[in-house]
Amino acid sequence: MIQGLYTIVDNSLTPEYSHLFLAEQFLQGGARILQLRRKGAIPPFEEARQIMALKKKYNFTFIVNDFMDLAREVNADGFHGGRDDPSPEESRKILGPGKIIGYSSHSLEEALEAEKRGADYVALGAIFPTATKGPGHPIQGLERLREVCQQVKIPVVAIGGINRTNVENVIQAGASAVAMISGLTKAKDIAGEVRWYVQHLS
Ligand code: 3NM
Repeated sequence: MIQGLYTIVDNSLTPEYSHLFLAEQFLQGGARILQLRRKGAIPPFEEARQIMALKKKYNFTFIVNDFMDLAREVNADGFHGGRDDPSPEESRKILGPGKIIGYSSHSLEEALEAEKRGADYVALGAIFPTATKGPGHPIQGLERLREVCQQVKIPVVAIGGINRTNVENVIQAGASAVAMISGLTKAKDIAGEVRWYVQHLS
């Protein structure tokens, strides 16, 4: 179930933390969805395996971004892809039945296409300007989000620049979940910050 807070384990803005550390902080705060994201470099198998091993202690859904082989090797719960990755139907074939397939979209057309091709959920971003993606990344805004949520039947995960101030508007626009990096990883008390969102979004 892709709903509520969707945490992204990505230390690109906070290299002082390991991915494993971030994952544990998120889980201590009550996160139920974790995506491992490492743009440009393949996350080491060991890192993904260690996060999977946290399932002995916590109940959560683990999704690997971009690296299909890694998702398969560690038997992650799902794969999150985009324009440059295999289509949702191909991803499902590779990963096997019962896995969650998510896709990044940056327009209504892309979101509808991902749905048509069998994605379980679609991410739409960036909703707001965000330093995490760098300049030049298209901004969708709340109206586009509302439009996508109205037209797409699968859950829509809103991403990009979401924080305590604007999260309510994102939910009001119809998003099933909010995906976040810097709003969580840059907090002083990461687990506490996650807890705030978990409580707020339940
Ligand atoms: N994808 P933050 S925006 C990873 O538009 C990512 O698809 C986006 O980080 C998209 O919560 C984004 O720090 C950045 O803004 C999310």
